[in-house]
Amino acid sequence: MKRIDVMECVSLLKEFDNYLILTHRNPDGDTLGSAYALKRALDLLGKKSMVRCNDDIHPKFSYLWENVDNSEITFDKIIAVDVADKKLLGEEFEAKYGDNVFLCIDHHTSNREYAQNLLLEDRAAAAVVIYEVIRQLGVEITPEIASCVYTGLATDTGCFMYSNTTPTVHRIAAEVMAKGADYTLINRLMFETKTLQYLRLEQMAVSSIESHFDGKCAIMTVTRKMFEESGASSSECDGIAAIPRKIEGVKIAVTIRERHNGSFKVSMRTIEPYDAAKICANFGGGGHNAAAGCEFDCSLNETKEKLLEVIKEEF
Ligand SMILES: [Mn+2]
Repeated sequence: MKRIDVMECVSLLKEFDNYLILTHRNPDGDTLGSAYALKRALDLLGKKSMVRCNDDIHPKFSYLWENVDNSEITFDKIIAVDVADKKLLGEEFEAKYGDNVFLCIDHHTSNREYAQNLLLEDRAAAAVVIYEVIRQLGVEITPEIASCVYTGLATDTGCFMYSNTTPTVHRIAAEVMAKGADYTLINRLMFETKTLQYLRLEQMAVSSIESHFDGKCAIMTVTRKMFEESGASSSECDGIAAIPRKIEGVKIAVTIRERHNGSFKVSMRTIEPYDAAKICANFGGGGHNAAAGCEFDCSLNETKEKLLEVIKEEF
């Protein structure tokens, strides 16, 4: 479908008055920060909107919607933010809204072009794309909007540590910090604060790590049983996939998470020149060079075998 630029996106947003803003499933700081930055900007323009997500949202994100009226409205148009594929809306939302998305605002190279698309692939976060749109909307960047944008930027760059962290990323971060983003609170909530249950889950997950190919590949497994035993909630586990890459010598880090329906979600993190998106594409997945994902419907052992067969070719 049609690609549009920031100015075209701005005129589309001005054209209608009532929007449903959708995030991706397993919502992270970028999709939520983007959604609420956009909602807050639309509020300032006097437009009505509501943010909805197929999945539960972790309460640590609650500052994003502080003082926001997110009650039910009748909407004219649907906007998806940071959602590369309509499948990523989540099963229920894909069925309900997937074919009717009016506008997609995103930054993923794996974007499937399922709607009119403002796709800026060189931006580190969808929140940066949203920030550029909001500036062109002529809306004041309030401290709350600044905090939403900062959240997307900080989380998608791993607190400014991933390879997508560029001088531009730091410039934009500096801009929103100057506009009042509460970065001390955000950094603590996003990167430091964990529940004891989560730390117990992490302990079990770390015990599951297997090393392959002379230590160049590590596979960590997070099972439903681990969730049950630790009492951790899945919405807290976004960062867990970063663990196996911390191991010295690991180039391809794999985290296999068992879903509720018994299928397996794989998160891959790689170190250059290894390309996670390319490896995951073998299994119908996608993402970025350093972080990508795919899914498997077979058993855990078959999932590992299939992954190792493809990863082996990389070394
Ligand atoms: Mn993103």
